[in-house]
Amino acid sequence: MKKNIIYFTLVTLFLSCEKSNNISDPIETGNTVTTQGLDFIPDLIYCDIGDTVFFILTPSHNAVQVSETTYQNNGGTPLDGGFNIDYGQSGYFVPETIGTYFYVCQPHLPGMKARIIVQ
Ligand SMILES: [Cu+2]
Repeated sequence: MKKNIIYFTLVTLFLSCEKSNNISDPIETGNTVTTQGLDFIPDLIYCDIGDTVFFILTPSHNAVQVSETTYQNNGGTPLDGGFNIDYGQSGYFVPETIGTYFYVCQPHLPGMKARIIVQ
């Protein structure tokens, strides 16, 4: 019986470690995007692969990932498979590859745009 409990504890520990090592799970890194007026604060974040970028949005703003071309053309068309934080929601994004991630607040284009640079 005691052996079973130890085994169960080890399996549980193993599974919980597995879970926290999943790259798409959030970790506390201090990268948080909020809004002020018609701006994302900050509008530029540098981070590493696996870091978590948290979004805390007020009801008039969303945060929709777009392609670089869309971003440069001040468009609001979402990127296929990109992150999309809805109006007034909180959420997070974990970059899994190096590169620049572009996102916009759709109703506040062309001004409300921001970037995450993953190096
Ligand atoms: Cu906005």
